[in-house]
Amino acid sequence: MNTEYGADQIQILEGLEAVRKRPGMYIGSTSSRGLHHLVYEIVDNAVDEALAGFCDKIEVSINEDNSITVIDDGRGIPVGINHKSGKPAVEVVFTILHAGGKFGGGGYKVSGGLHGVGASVVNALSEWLEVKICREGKIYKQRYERGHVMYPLKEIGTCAPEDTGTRVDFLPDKRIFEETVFDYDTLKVRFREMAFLTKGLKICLTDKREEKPVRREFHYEGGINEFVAYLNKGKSPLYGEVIYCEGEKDGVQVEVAMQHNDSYTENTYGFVNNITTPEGGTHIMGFRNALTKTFNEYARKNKLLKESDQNLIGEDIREGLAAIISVKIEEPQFEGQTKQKLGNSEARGAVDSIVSKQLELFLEQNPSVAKIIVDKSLLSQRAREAARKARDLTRRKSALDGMALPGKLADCTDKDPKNCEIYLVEGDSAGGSAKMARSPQTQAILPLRGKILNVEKARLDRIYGNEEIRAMITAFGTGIHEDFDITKLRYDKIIIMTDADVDGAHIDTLMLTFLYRFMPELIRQGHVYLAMPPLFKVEKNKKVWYAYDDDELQEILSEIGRDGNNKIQRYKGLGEMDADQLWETTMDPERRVLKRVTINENESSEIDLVFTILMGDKVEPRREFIETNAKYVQNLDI
Ligand code: 1YM
Repeated sequence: MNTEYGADQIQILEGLEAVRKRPGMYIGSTSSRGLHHLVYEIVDNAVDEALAGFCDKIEVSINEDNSITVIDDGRGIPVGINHKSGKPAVEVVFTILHAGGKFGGGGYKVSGGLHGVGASVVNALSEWLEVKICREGKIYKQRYERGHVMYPLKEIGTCAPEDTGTRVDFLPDKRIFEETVFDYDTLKVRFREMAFLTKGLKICLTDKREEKPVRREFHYEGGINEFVAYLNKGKSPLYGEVIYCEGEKDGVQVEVAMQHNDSYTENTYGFVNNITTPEGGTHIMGFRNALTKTFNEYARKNKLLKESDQNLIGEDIREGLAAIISVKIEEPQFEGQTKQKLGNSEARGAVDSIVSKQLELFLEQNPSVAKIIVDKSLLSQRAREAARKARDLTRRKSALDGMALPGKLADCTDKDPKNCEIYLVEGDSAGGSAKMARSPQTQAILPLRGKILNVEKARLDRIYGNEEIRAMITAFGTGIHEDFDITKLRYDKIIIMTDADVDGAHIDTLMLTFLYRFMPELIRQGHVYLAMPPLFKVEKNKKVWYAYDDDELQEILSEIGRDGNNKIQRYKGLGEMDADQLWETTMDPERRVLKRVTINENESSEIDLVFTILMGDKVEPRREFIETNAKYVQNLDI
């Protein structure tokens, strides 16, 4: 040991202190999202090892104490002395900021989380972290606490020389993270995605917090072909095979898989170095361009499009398409508001050229599949034409009548959208009680008849023709699709109010599907809510309590005593409440419980609508237990 080592050490500590001071800069946030990001960073290093061809299995466990274990069967992180720092390479990996794949020679780091900052960041943000390495017949270990080295790398035993690999255990620091409990489903979705994107790699996830540990294995020899088949699960594919293209150009590795199903929505997901790009980017543009060009050329050449026919537009061809576009690129440039949009121009050219060539070949060799896709696109073209006419009609109408609001809407009198809310109410009778119950100055009521149209299962012309949907569109004032303008929104809160039963939940899903597909900004900007009507009314000695679920009912009963004077009523629907009760329990801004709907963009292939519960001002303390975030996972694609 000499003074230089000490000097080195200080510099290192400063580096990791910076991470602890501004964790958000390195992992995005210290919320649940950031917490899960730690796991991805460690797993990404193992996935890199798999991509380099040395690792085929990764084991991840959530342990009882909420610590995480990640084990791979790769070469093991190098333990030899790195000459620049005089320290074992592994120590550099865990204690120096930005030390990554380049270090140690060979290859480049292609995987990587949102920020690709690596193991040292995880180390800095962990109460403790231990790394064990099996390499060349020896087992090595080092421990860190909040980024500080606890002892020099030590040899702790021997192993068979062919047993190589790396194990990392860590516990996220409670001083840093607002949320320290891992969510099994979040990790599950991400690892399934990673396994799809890295064909052949087996990723196992075990939750040891349960009495009986829960375990899932993800292993897809078919890679993104299986990913597309998974996206089409529960739908009817229009042809048997998944179309697959792959290649490399200008330093961009490209893999594309696609298959049409009989629905009308497009499900395209882009990935750059295994990270989703919800905002798209050059790789998606290249794909779309190739698709439109190749299909039009093929259709013209084979007389599926007549000379007098208009060209198919991209949307026509992509109707009902499930596709994965995965590119690997050395230095990805991310743009856009959330830095989730690929900017590299070479990716556009690479995807375009590889897909154009291989797709053309595929169509030539599979004329029956080609015909199915072109026919479907032609139907879409016709429906689009019809939809345009229907839409023009609604546009013209509203221009004539000057905002012709739907007849069923009981609007509020306040014209400042900031103060206003609209209740979308299931059924005319419940709509009637809601109209009586509301505060007419700020609350508007739009009753909707029965189940609304499932927009996943209908073409645009039918959707525009649907009365309930038209009523919603005109009431909101924003327009939809390319006409959408959030500044025209007439209400600050759009509140879906349905019965607290299975049918109600189904209607919620249909409404949210509509909003998500046609006006996602409303959800993104937090304007969409679910009302929560109570399930039970308890009466005793002329006093009344409401319970919003079974647990709460039990709580109330144990509080007031279980005896013959209790009268318990189970509400089967909103219609059973009179106007006063509806106001008191579900609509009064001071007392009601609302859930706000948000989109979890990170799990884009498994759309997640997350509900946060908002409370009125005067909340009885016993209701607090529902304040924990309820998570409502609704896969809109199945
Ligand atoms: C559970 C986490 O980190 N595995 C892992 C990491 C590395 C290697 C193998 C590796 C890489 C290289 C050579 C190379 C890393 N090594 C480094 C560095 N699992 C996990 N498995 N030999 C082994 O890139 O050339 C960084 S990550 F920099 F030390 F080489």
